[in-house]
Amino acid sequence: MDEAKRAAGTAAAALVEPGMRLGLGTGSTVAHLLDALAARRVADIAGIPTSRATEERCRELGIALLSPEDVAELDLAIDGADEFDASFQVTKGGGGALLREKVVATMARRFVVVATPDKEVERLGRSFPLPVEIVPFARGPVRRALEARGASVVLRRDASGPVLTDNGNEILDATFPAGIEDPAVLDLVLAAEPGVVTSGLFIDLVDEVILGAPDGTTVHRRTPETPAD
Ligand code: A5P
Repeated sequence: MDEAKRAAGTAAAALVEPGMRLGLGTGSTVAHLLDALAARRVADIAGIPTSRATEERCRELGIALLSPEDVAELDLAIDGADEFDASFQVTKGGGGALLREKVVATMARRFVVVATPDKEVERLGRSFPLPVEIVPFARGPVRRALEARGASVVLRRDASGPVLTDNGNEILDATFPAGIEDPAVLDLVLAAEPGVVTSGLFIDLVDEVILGAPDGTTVHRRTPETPAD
């Protein structure tokens, strides 16, 4: 699996051109992207990291950093995903970085997901829970709202208690036994729920998906609207 992730991350690094302003995702697939990017030494690039972990890794690798204050738009954002469907709707946030990831993806003219083929699903939210970042005070009402929509919900915890995101919020992981029937509708419903910061649903944001295989090959899939290179 790691070889497949490396293949996807390395192929995505090849999309980066001199002078680009980048969105730099989070996770084990993006870790390979960062390594490959640093190895390429592309001139005058800088990126907004989507987590403290990515920020730290970029500092180690010498990749220049930006903040969302610095630029109005990004040329290219690259990030992993937990699941994606045939319409390129994706879920993210397995690593807890969903909010910053969504802010950065929304700033990008081109958003590329790096993944492996096992992450393609018919319906989102069934085999991998949908993360929902919440303000702790709203934990009960949001949990009940998700349960009313058929989800089984757990508060993400580690040994020291509820996991806090880089933004100081909590995460509810919501599994939908029948899958999410209409991801775009659920995204809107959750966005209107007081106390929800954001959900891991990334609706109509993805332009391309690069899939890596264990033999090092990749498949590059684009939405019908995305021009080929
Ligand atoms: C981080 O919060 C996530 O959105 C990751 O991008 C996602 O979980 C994919 O991670 P891996 O590349 O480690 O599978």
